Amino acid sequence: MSARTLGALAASLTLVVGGGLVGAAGASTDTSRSQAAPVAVTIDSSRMVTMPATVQPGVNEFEVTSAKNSSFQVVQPAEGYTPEQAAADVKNGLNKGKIKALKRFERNVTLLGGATAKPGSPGTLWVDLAVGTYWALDVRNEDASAFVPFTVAGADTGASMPTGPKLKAVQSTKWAGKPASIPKKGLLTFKNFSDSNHFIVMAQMKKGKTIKDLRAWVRAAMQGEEGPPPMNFRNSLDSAVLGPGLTMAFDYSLPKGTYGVLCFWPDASMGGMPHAFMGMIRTIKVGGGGSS
Ligand SMILES: [Cu+2]
Repeated sequence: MSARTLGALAASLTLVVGGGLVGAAGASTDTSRSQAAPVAVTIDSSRMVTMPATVQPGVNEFEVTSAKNSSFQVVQPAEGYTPEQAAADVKNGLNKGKIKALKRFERNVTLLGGATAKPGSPGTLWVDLAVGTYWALDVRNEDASAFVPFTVAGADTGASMPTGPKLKAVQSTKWAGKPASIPKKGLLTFKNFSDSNHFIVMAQMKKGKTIKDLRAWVRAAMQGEEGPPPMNFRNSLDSAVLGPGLTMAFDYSLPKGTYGVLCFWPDASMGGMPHAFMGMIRTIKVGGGGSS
């Protein structure tokens, strides 16, 4: 299967997920975790981000409200890398599967996570920011003008990352096996202990479907024989992309059930193969159990 086909598949899967977003939970009632005022982000109907031009360094809570179903992403560009170059590399690298462009993009950006939001249901992101220059965008708008710059400067917020259940990416393209379950809603921490960029796609397994069905579906997709997924993407969540060594947290709310957990980020060293095809698949129970 060519890189191009794989890239197209990853893109189409991402679109499926995007169409079925449950969206993040509303603002939490837990006030103990907030020490600085949240950074207010609004995304308008043309998918342009408006937010403060300057944000304090340290742990920040971003509250994202949006006129459409949006996928907010925070990016730190390397010095000299422009929004025009980034937009071109996203188009050629992520959408068209051109490996040179994908590699250039990954070399020049640090991806710090984000949050999904939909009308009436804001998204919440917790992220630890160092002093520097960043971009914020709705990734569903790939125009260079959508990469809105902001600066991180001033006094540290003094806030700490909220604690809760954690999903961990480990080695290069693996999910940690624990926890076996997470609550139905709350805050989910995503820790990337691996050496690659990753994002979480979590979707409810259809009735009676197991990890075996999920693996079989992915294997078939690799052969170009993608059948109906064993997951229901109406009950799903989608984290933004998080770079190696980084941590983010976001609010979520999902119906009780067993969920497939996958990452579709393309692997540049494997010709753009989505990480799910390299084994970045597991299931997790949502609700009805502890969060060990
Ligand atoms: Cu991945």
